[in-house]
Formats: sequence, C-alpha cells, structure tokens
Amino acid sequence: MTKISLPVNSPMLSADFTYGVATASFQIEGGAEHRLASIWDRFCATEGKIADGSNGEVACDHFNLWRQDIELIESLGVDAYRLSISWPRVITREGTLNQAGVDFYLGILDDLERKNIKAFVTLYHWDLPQHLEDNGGWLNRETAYLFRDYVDLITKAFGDRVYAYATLNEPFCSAYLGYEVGVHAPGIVGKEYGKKAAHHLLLAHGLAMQVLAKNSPDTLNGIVLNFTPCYPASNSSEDKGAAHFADDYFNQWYIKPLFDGEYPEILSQLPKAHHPDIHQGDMAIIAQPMDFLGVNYYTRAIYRADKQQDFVELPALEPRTDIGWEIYPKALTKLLVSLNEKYSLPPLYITENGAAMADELKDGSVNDLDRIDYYQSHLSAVHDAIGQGVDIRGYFAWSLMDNFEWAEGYLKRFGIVYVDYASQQRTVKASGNAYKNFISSRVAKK
Ligand code: IFM
Repeated sequence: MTKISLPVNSPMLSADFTYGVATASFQIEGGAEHRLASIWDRFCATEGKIADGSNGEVACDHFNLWRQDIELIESLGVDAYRLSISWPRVITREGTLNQAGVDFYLGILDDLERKNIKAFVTLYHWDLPQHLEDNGGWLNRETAYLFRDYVDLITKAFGDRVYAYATLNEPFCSAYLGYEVGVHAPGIVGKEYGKKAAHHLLLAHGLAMQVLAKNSPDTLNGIVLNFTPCYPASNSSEDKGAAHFADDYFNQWYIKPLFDGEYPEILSQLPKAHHPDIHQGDMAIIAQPMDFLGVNYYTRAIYRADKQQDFVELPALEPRTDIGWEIYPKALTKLLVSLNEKYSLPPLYITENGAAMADELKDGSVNDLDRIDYYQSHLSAVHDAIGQGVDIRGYFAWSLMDNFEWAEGYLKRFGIVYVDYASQQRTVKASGNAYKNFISSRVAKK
C-alpha cells in the first residue's frame, strides 16, 4: 500500500479533525548537559538496561536542531505537534524555574504559533528528576505535590502559547514498568510497589488538573493513557476471567479512578501489601473533570488462566511489528467503543499510534509500505469507532521521527521520518509522505 485513504464521507476528513505528530523530550532532545539528570540518565548508565547500551545524551539532537525539526513538521502539513516538557530542564534543584530551559520551550512554542501548528504539551513523559528519585520518586507521596508545583510554574511561564495540556503520559508505564517489573527507569522490582507508584502518579495528575483549571482554563486539559486490550486465549470462563483480571490490572486501573473516583474491584483481591496508600480525599482529587482524554494504542495481548498466577500472557500472534507487537487494528475500534460505553468520557484524541518497522535507507529513501499499511488499518479502525458513536477529535502519529525507544535504545524505529544518528540527517519515509498526502487531501476537500 502506498496511500492512506478513508471513505469520502468520513468525519475524519473534515477540516476540524486534528492530525498531528508526537514526540517526547528524553527521546529526541539530547542537550543533556543543559539540564539536571533524570531517572533515565541513571537507568541508561546502568549496565544491561538498554539493549544497545545507548543513552539520551544526544538522541536526535533536537535541542540544537529544533528549528529545522519544526520546519519538517510544518512540511508534513499537520495541524498539531505533541511534545513533552523535560521537568529536569525547566526546574532547578531548589524548585525554581530554570529560565534557560524555559526559553528553549518558549522558542519552540512561539515558532509553532507562527506556523499555525497547535501545541499539545505533555507535562510528564517519564523523565523524573533523579534527585527526586533519590528521595523515593513516585513511591514518595511528596513527589505528587512537587509535580503540582512544577506545573504551576511552567504553565504560568508558557502563558497562552499552548493548545492542550496532558498532565501525564501513560502512568501505567511509569508505575508498572518502572516500579513493578523494573524494565524502565528507575528499575525498581516488586509487586508491592507498582500500585503505590500508580496512586501517587494519579494523585499528581489530579493536583495538576486543579492547577491547570486555575492557570490555564482556556486550554484543553487532560491526560494520556495507554491501553493494551486483553483478550482471553479461549472461550472458557477461566481464560475469560484471567483476561478480565489483566484488563483491570493494566488498563482500567488507570482510567476508572479518573471517571468513577475508585479503583477496579480487583483491589480487594490484591494482597494488602500491594495496595496503594490512599489518603482521605485522594480519589476526589484524582477524579477532576477533564476536557479531553488521550488514548495511546499499539497492540492487544492474549491471556490464559493459570493455577499459580492471576493470568499468563501468551506470545504475540502474527503479523507483528519489528518490536514484536501483534498488528491488530480491530482491537482499537473495540477499545474505543467499550471505553465510551463504560465511562462518561470527554472528547477523545488518539494521542499515539504507530509501528516500529525494520526500515532501510536505500538510495536516499525509506520505502516503509508496511508502516503505511499499519496507519491505513488503524485510521480505518478509528473511523469505525466514530461510526459507532465515539467522539474522537484527533489523531497523532507516533512518532514524528525515529528516536530513543527506551529499553530498546535506538534499535527500534517508530518514525515517519528516518534519522541517521551519525549525521543527524532526517529523511521523510514513504509513510511520512503518505500521511502528508492524506492530510492534504482532506484540506483540499474543505
Ligand atoms: O516510544 C513510546 C512512547 O514514549 C510512549 N508510548 C509508546 C511508544 C512506543 O513504545
């Protein structure tokens, strides 16, 4: 497939449906010498944690190349750019603003505004200042209040330059991958830690939402959650039960408190030692009204029951992307429809969707037809969900360009733009051109 298209009557072809590209600070910026250390710097420096032994010191050198990168974004014809702010770049150890770090983002935000590109700003995409981790990180309740203070300062500094704020990106990843299985920074392992960290992250979100309502009432304020829908391996009630438990543990755990003010019922089945430390009033703080919910989707997972554990995940089925994730667009439609049925949702944005593919730069181009296929099938899945009554207002491709893919280092490429890390040369892939042509066909229609 070389083109992306949708039925001519699709609401996703209307001019007010937002299309964007997304990145995150640690994954692209580099410029590490101009900021404080984050937990990802420490994690990268720990032997064996990153597949290729790399780090984020230079990454895509966006810290120096941001002007040309924003020109690149403009050249794709997108309506919006989703970026994240590096907390350790903008806040000093003393908790005051680091003006040089703030100026870096002001330059970007002003440039976006000049180019008429909406800024979707994520306030936390996993790069916690290391000195806060030294004090307990997300296991320390105090971190939620320090996040609130950072959000207060930075939103005042940004003024009216931002279109939408997301408090957190994928708190599941910060909590579970970072504090329960330890495959992400800070690398802490223990079932007793995951839900405690998750609670403090959600509390941080609620406190930040209160600040946003005060400092930035005109922006769209919300959160970005990732979902990996859980399917049973068979029709047996045991396997269905296992998939249901996994869904509560990995997915509903992060959304139910936001809309229902409570954790899923499996809380009562977890050992007391694994419970979060919930203080009186916390759940009400967490359940703040939101202007939007960001949904990140990549794949699904299949579970079977087990005598010893709550569930066992089966190996991903074919077809798979280069990172080993099954390509299963149907689950995206089903997810969006089921979230819409379960909760009283604000408008949704698909804030991340995309695929790592084994790209090859040949004669100056990357012919990633497999990625175009992925985008086609997933954009169609979003179209189907809208057809079933879900209010979805936008879609962001992950990612603008190849970048530091966390524990995989630079080995996995998610970009619609290829990055040669030695020369820092950017090359728009066939998927980038297909996305651009798809977006511009829509504009031509309006
Ligand atoms: O690269 C990440 C991103 O930082 C968060 N969501 C998933 C992407 C792909 O793994």
